[in-house]
Amino acid sequence: MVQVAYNELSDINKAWLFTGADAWAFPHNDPDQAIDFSGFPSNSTFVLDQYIDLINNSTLGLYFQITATILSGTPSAWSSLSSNAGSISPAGGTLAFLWQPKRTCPTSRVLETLRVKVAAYSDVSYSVLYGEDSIDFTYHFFSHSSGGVKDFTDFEEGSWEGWAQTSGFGTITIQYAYSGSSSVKMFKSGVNNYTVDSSGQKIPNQDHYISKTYDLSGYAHAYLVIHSTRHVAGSGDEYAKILRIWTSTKDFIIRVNRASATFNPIRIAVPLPCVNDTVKIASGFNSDTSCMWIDSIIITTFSS
Ligand SMILES: [Ca+2]
Repeated sequence: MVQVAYNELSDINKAWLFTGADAWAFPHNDPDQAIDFSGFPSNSTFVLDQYIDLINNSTLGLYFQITATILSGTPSAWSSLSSNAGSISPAGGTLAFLWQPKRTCPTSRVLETLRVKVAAYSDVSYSVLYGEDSIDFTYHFFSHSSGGVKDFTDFEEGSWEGWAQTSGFGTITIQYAYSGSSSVKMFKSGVNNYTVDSSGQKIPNQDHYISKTYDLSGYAHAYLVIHSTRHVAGSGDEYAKILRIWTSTKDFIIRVNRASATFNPIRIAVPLPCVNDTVKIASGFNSDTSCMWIDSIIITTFSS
């Protein structure tokens, strides 16, 4: 896929799912999802947030329904796979629907694939089908504690530890740390680093970022794990809600949930292509009270 900024894509470009000639859906997240379960109790259940934008350009009111089947994996470990999104008005109605499948914490690394179907019905009882389409999501569950350590950066040396940054972006600060006492404040003075795209989602720009080049060729799987935090509340802090991680072939746009307490750490993981490439990380921000801090970055690898 040609690398184009998310906010430069039209609705049709983003629409991976067509439920009719004039009704479609696109998922905000990449179909390759990674979940690092290191440190989680075995009785944990993960809620895997997946925003799906639904657009109705037809002349009918449509009712959307999300369902999923397990193509590979352990069906009994999954729940909350079906969800009714409700009605969307005709002639341009939209909805950013939050689909939240659940999965119990695995005990070992596993890749599981779900076929996610988005169906549109023209009646409130979801019986008259207007159209449907599906997409396969692959969930990579792994523990960074059992993988090889390609990189561990915790910014505790007071240096960038090999990470580059665009001019003026990011400051190593002694605050909001989960490991040690230092973190990187993802901020540049006087800059608003976000764009509102056509779906209303706020997307970090690709102008300001930290980056590092890795040779991951030869590994079967590699994952980037970030421990970050952000403010609980604050005017405009939703700009700091989106973390963007990209390589030359991938562009992950991740909504970071609001921390349950200010500066509680939040873990984010993405699968990385196993090639020699540069990883870039940015978040949205608009002032020094509305930004993210990155406390540690791990790249873990698996040979099979
Ligand atoms: Ca740290």
